[in-house]
Amino acid sequence: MSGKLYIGTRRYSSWSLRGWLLVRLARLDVEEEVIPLEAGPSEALRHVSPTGMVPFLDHNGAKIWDSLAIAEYCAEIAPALWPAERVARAQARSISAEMHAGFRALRIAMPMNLGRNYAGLGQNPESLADIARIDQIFSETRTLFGADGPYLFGASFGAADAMFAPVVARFITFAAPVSATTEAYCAAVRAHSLVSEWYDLAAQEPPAWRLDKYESLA
Ligand SMILES: N[C@@H](CCC(=O)N[C@@H](CS)C(=O)NCC(=O)O)C(=O)O
Repeated sequence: MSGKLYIGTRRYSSWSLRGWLLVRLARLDVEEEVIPLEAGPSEALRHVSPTGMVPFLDHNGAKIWDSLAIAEYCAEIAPALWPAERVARAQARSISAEMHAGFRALRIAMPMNLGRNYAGLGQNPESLADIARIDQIFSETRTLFGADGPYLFGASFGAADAMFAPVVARFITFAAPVSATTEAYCAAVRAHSLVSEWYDLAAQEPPAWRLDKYESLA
């Protein structure tokens, strides 16, 4: 093992899912430690990560926090995480940055919970506007760059797909109103072996790790 990836409760931790997918896609040989998220600020997280947040990656002497920095670090090791072609790569970086910086209304109204069915909940004008923009991103990217496969840039599940995987999880849990193109993309992401592995591991987490604030939406 050449390091450690710290993540939060898999059922809820959307940023951890991004970091974990990136590390696994880049095939880094790291140990994983799950630090259960708490109802308030976590001392345990503050102890391991400079921001008190996960994901946090400690790899061969490099310490990397924040999912987008982890994406770039992993792509240095596995360049195919970004598309090879310049214009496609620019699109992948732009939509990943947009995801990383935004969609706050969606994230607040539809928190990730991999074990519940919240179909129809969480819809308000702001979250619906975020959903519409994401639907546009998926449709445009798939049309322009994704012809040869089911993912955003075609056949290979890359960094941009990893950045949007927790959004897909929210769309599934909340049955968000999306286009047929986005529905098909969401099904492909959900069926990816790493995403399935994460859902399976989330289902095995102790019920004691569940947090009322994410379980009491319905
Ligand atoms: N910008 C950060 C966000 C990380 C973040 O917000 N992580 C959440 C878990 S999903 C966290 O660690 N929250 C601290 C807590 O719940 O105590 C990233 O991209 O990695």
